[in-house]
Amino acid sequence: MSKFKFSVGPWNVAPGADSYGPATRNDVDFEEKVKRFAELGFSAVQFHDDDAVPNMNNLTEEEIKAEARKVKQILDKYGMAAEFVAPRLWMDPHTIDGGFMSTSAEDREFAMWRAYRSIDIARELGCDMVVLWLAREGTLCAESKSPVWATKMLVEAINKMLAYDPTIRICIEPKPNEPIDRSICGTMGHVMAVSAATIDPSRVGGNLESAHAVLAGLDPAHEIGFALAMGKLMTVHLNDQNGIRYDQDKSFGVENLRSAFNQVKVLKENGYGDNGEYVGLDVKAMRTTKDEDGYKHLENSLNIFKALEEKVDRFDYDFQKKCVETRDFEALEMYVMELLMGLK
Ligand code: GLO
Ligand code: MG
Repeated sequence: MSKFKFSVGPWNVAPGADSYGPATRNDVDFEEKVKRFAELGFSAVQFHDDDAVPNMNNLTEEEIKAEARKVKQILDKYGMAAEFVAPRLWMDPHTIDGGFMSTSAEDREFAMWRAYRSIDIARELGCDMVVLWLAREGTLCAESKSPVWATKMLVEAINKMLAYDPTIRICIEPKPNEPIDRSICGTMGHVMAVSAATIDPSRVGGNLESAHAVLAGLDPAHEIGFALAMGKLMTVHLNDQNGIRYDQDKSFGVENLRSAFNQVKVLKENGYGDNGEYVGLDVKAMRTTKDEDGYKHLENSLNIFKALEEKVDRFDYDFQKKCVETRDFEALEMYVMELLMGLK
């Protein structure tokens, strides 16, 4: 029995289109996804603002809240909570050259409007967290935007969100690319620095995505550990990534099993989840997956996580201590490999 609660976003069940090819599966209705998520054992749904309220740009503030309340009813029907809301600025024609860090004042104002509406939607859905995935906030042309100015604009935008709602928490999901070139807030270290520069660091933390850490050339378990040490790991996006390629969002553990084990281990050893945090997945089905298998990557990720949790439970800390004392790291490493290979 897992000690964790799991969450997932509706975009994780998708028709399979990517930058290099069109859709391969049919779209699935939102309520059907929520129903299946509940059946698979998830406890919460993650949202983009427009996952919850499509066409929100054309609605008034009150209409947006009313639409969000309808979504809350669907969640309630299946016993699901909402984990967070993330403004999906990178898909909007207003913010093609950045949201909070756009060089256009009008676009920055639009980005703030979406951020405030995301907070309103979060409140209606019964959650207190907004995730910022700062896509398209970097620059394709290095000289078009000052990284100093852009970083300051990000802090200013977060301060405005913190002031708008006195208890909302802002969670930055770092990624070293924007997503196809350099970014402003690439790692957990950047997130911590931005957090410290805001008016209320206690309400600004991070969402560590395994694939994003790999893309930064870092170990996701260490990124998780760093944020945990700072008391600022608000959520995680577990998945996997085969090296420095395009963003793959593969099922958790399928590429880097030992690293996946260490991610579960560091979460479990440090009481992650004790304050209500969810183990979030951000995984995509392979493009060749058939319609009827459109949830298998979620099932696989959950099963791999739970199997690794069981390995962590069996981890022999006495043996580990002995190996450390005798500096026999070869033995410790082999022990871990045998544990993962099912030989222990
Ligand atoms: C892409 C991101 C993306 C976010 C999601 C929520 O690289 O991982 O999927 O997690 O939009 O912010
Ligand atoms: Mg993610």
